[in-house]
Amino acid sequence: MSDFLLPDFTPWPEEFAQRYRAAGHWRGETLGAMLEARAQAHPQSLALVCGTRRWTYEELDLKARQLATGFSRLGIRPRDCVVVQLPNVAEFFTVCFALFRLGALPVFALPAHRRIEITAFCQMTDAVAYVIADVDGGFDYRSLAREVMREAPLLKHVLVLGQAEEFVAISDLHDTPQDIIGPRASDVAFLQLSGGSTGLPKLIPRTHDDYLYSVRASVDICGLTPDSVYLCALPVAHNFPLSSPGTLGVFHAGGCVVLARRASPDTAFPLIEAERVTITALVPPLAMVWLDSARASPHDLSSLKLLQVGGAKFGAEAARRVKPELGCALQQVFGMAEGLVNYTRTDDPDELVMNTQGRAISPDDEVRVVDDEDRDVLPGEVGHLLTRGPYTIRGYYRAPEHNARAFTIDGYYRTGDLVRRLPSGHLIVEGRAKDQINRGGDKVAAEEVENHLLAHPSVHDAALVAMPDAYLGEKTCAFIVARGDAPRPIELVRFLRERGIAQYKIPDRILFVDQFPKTGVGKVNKRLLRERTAPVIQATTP
Ligand code: OOB
Repeated sequence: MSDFLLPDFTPWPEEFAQRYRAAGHWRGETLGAMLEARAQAHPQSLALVCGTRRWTYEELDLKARQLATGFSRLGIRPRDCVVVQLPNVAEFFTVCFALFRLGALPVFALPAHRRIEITAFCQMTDAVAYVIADVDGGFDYRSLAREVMREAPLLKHVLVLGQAEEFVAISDLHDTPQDIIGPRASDVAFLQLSGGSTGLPKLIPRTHDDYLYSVRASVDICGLTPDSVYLCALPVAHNFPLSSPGTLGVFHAGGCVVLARRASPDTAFPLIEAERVTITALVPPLAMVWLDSARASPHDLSSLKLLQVGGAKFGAEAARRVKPELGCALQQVFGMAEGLVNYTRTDDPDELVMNTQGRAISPDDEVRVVDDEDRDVLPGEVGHLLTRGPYTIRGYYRAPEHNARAFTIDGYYRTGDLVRRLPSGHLIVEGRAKDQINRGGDKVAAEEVENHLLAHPSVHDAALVAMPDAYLGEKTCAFIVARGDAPRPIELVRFLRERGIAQYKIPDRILFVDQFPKTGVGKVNKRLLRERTAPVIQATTP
């Protein structure tokens, strides 16, 4: 067996793999080789702007190769997993490309994740290293690392950007580049996180071949060129700013990535002006803030040609404001870390750009819209979105039981999204069947939060549901049946925080009820619970 082959990885069946290769989708190129090729083709072009640092392609590639040697000296081997939790800084790319070269796998955590999540990622992947910044956004990641180390015995190294204290400083690891036998393009390159709908987070294995295809095709669809300047304002490790076409797309096209530490207008607008940014990507709540701030801003935003909005539904009303208020075109993006990405096209009529979430990247993306029994619905009717294709996974990592439910026998991924398909192939997202709350693009798995609430001694039962919110689209409301005297909501919030879950998963509202309404088969009736949030929202709307 190859050193690089990841066990527990569900590959595409051979006939599909052959088809995707024959169609030219999978080209046998790795992410590491992609960067190296760009560095050779235009070494002096500007690749990355991060604060006052400006790296050319040659510099970026060299630093990645130096770090690969350092990682290798440290004992990081092919197939080793490394949890990477960095803010939007240049080192995110040197770390990831160093790991890609070695055939070690970054596991992409978000800066918001805390002890529970990071420990789970380390344990699920047997991670040997954890990469963090020292302090960011007022939070000391080294203290988080100390807690995680206690619970993840296989974790050998904590690598720190900045003041390392007892850990290893990333800056000390750069070493003379050496020739390395890297992975093959068909190997898994990294693990992405799923938004999830179950108690435990799920990990998504993406290969060099499949990911680079989605990146390359996205570059074409979005018209990126060496002149493109992309502002990365969303968390850099998320699939949207990473690959749709995102930072990797910009590197593929030979353009320039500008990293923003925050996505707020006061950070982003000066960067757009100074770097002449041409394209950026936002989730709907941020897009609304930008729309509200643009006119009054003293900054020149005229270089911006395309605003991508995705991660959650962007309503037609807000969509119509983009051109007049920001002066650029809009592209709606409906994607998922599991694979399928839909874009409205730059030459689509306004009608489609405002009212749909786009159509699939590839002619080989197979999209089905089905009823509860997996039968195709009539054209134009709402149904469950199923998909398979050249960059959609066939299984989560180490999750055989979940895979049996999340995929059909013939390999379609059950997205959990409810959509309507137009004759043009464009999809309109109409809702969600999965038990997940989309909090302005941050995905909250109801069962995961319910399990944490159930761990409190005064909680007999818990149900988390979405409640509509003007800014975030949805917020979370936890309904609790208390055991004995009801605890105060603030006590439950403190309890969840102390357990160490990401802030965005803490319920926005906690309500106590005597019992839950039940469905005919005796399950908690979440539809009725959602309706019960209506008076709460009215009461809190000014
Ligand atoms: C992106 O990826 P994830 O993995 O964080 O979340 C995927 C889920 C989808 O299944 C859908 O429920 C929701 O997020 N979603 C949207 C949406 N874009 C994503 N729902 C409605 N409208 C949209 N435009 O969120 C993601 C990955 C790549 C590109 C863009 C977004």
